[in-house]
Amino acid sequence: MSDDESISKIKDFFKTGVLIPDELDEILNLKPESLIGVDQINSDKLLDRNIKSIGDLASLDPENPPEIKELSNHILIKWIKISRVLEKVVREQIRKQKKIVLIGLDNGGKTSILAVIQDRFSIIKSLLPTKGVQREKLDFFGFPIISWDLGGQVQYRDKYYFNKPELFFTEVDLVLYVIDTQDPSRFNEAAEYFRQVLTALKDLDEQPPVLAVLNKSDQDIRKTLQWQKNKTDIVNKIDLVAKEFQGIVVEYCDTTIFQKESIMQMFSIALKKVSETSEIIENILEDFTRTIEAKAASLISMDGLIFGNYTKNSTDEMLINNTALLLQTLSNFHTSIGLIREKSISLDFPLNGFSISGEKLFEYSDLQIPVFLWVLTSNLELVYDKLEYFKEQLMPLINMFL
Ligand SMILES: Nc1nc2c(ncn2[C@@H]2O[C@H](COP(=O)(O)OP(=O)(O)OP(=O)(O)O)[C@@H](O)[C@H]2O)c(=O)[nH]1
Ligand SMILES: [Mg+2]
Repeated sequence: MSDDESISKIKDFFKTGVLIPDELDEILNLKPESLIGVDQINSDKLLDRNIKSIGDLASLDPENPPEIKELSNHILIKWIKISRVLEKVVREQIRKQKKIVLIGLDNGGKTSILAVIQDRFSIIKSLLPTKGVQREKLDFFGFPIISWDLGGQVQYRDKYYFNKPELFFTEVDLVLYVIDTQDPSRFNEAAEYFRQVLTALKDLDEQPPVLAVLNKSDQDIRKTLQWQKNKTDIVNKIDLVAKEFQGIVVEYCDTTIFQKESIMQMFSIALKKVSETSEIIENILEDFTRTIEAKAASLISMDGLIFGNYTKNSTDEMLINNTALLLQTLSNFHTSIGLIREKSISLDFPLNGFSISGEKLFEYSDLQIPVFLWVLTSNLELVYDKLEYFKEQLMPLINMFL
């Protein structure tokens, strides 16, 4: 059930004219009087008892409702029950979404990263520090994802997140811990804050995967010795903190908002962590690679999202992914000057005895972004023989994402 369907299902409980918020959980903040049958007078009586919202109503026990003067019990029980139904719909729907918490010191680049994947690059220049929490709903490869961008300024960190950790750190599917790699003067602070985040998670018995996002890894800066030292330093510090917490595994990823691909790659890793389906995709790619006697296979979208890949070693992985991404960039350039996009793209390495070849498999999202299946192989013939067969296996899975 989509949000829209959920909303249409529950809107009959509300008076006409009540503006139902898009964010499902905000429905629980609506006043009781927005419900059909609750008039202003009764609403005021509830207010006197500190029952200000539908969420408050839902938290009452229908078996044992409070006594409210001039309000009959059975009416109150009915309202409690309706509120509980609403709460259930809202909660269930929210659980189907993935919750990604984007956290890190102020100025790390959290809000900018979100802006990049939402293609709002132009707003970056005018970004202000995030006040408190900003929730954004993203459609990440068909997944509804709620990202919680927790503003990193000290006043929010202490007052908000660690005072009421359960609000922010419960049922988190993934933590993206964003670090400014260009500011070594704050590495100790970044590591200390990371410890606070892991402690809050541990206290709540939460063990989400953690991706440390090494941001501001700008292309020109990356080559400098200073930056490379920075990277080693911060990775060491973060690893040391992670070691204090059993079961926490941290992965790292370099990003810069000036290269959208780097952000997309980071989200590709994130996708693998939050979705069970991508594991199956990788299994199919493995089967495919073996069957066609290839060295590697990767499924990559034209905007740089790696859906899954299979390789026997990391050199092949680098080779296929980097070559594919560059060939795709070339293909995007070709279409930008008006050429029709080719359905297959291939680069031969005759002296090395292999080819890297991509076949368009399908398109995703409303923007119809093509997705190519890339293989690194010495025997292209076998690819074409088996392509249809594997496409048939992959498509139902892919459709689960879309
Ligand atoms: N050079 C460089 N600057 C970046 C990068 N990402 C973000 N910035 C800049 O860093 C500054 C802070 O970025 P924000 O996205 O506002 O940081 P934030 O983590 O959301 O900060 P708070 O909301 O205060 O927690 C802005 O001036 C960005 O333009 C990057 O990859 N490279
Ligand atoms: Mg921000």
